[in-house]
Amino acid sequence: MKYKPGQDNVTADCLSRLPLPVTAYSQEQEPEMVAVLSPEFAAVTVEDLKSMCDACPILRQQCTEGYEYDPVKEVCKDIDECSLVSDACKGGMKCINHYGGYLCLPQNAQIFVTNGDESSQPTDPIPQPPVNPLNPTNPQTSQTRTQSNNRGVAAGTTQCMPGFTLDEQNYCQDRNECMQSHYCMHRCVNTAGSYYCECKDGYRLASNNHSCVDVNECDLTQPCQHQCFNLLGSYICQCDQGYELAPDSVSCVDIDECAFSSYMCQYVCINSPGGYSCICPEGYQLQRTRMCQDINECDTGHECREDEMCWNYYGGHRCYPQNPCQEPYVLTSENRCSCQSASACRGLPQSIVYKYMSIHSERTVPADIFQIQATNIFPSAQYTFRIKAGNDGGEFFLRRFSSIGAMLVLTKSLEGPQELTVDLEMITQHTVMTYRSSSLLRLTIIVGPYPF
Ligand SMILES: [Ca+2]
Ligand SMILES: [Ca+2]
Ligand SMILES: [Ca+2]
Repeated sequence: MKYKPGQDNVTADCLSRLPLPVTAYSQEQEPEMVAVLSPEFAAVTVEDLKSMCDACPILRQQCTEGYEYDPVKEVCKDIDECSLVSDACKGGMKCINHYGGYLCLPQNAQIFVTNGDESSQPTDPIPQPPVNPLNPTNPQTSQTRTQSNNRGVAAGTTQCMPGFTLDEQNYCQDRNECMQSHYCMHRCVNTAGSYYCECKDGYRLASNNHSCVDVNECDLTQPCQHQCFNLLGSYICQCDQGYELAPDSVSCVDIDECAFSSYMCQYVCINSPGGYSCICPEGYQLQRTRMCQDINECDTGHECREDEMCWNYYGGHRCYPQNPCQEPYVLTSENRCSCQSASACRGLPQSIVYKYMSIHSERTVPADIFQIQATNIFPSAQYTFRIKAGNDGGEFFLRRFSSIGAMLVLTKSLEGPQELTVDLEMITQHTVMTYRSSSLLRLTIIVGPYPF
């Protein structure tokens, strides 16, 4: 049979009344209660403890489980389950009867019992240590020494004060309770005639003066600046996100995320208590948390006039005239100026096309940046391409990729902000008619102020 746990929790007070030298401590964070007979003994379950507590002497007619009513003495009497139930303990465990229940313990477990029945005591009972261990009574003066036999051994009538034992010369000597490891949970201090228990740092002595219970520092003194976690015998502090524990292990200091790496933000990192933020330069907006993206002002609202076009580039925008053509050229399609009069255009390109583009500052080179291709293709014509103007610094190179097209290659890394204009010329040679014409592509390039 097994006792059901009582409704009450197992309290330190209850444990101190138990007939077994139980030391117990609660793990504050856990609903479980852990009890140990003494460190070298097997642990008993919380149910055992509760049943033991439930079984503290109850002088009522209705006896709790594990007791039977003795009508002669009018008390509830403990049932010795170990003698009544043949197989009370299984697996070779030995059965130990106690008030209101029994325990199954390993065969090698040593049991210390104070149950009032002196004859059944297997070993010495554990004396309760005094709360104040000072000034023990002088054992010699309280000794009632009557007679000794001729071998000098006590004749049985000599008695010593509690805490003293009779030696071979019939003197009362202090009994060193601390030689028995089970007397105190942590540290035992022997005194003349008695002893007391001490606990390690982070523990305090329970009301039974034997056990040590954890001090919950988090509740007691709130030592942590942010979060406190109680541990058995100690505690640990943790910091909120964005903070780290200071060398004193209790304070929290802001983490300077910006100092980690320049990659935290694409542009500028601003540290703040518990966090950080990235900012972007004018003309850019933050994309997610760290990247900066050019604002396309032409999409988001611009102030270009009716006769102007809006041109977005990295870091800004610009308005340019819808009609860039100058005499003798006239606008024939968007961005294209053509010469309609052969006489007026002698020696000039047949057409001028205006194109606009933007590149990042410090762009890696070589980079293909712009493609030029013949639009009106004559089978009997040959096309040649060249950079006519705007390449004084040798920043560009024109690579022919087919009979009708060429690629403008950036060969020098350009630092922004700056603006360049490159004139690319396409010469058409009509082999049959021996006729030659030229058209110009005027490319305006704005190098943005940043590499993004
Ligand atoms: Ca603690
Ligand atoms: Ca921070
Ligand atoms: Ca822009």
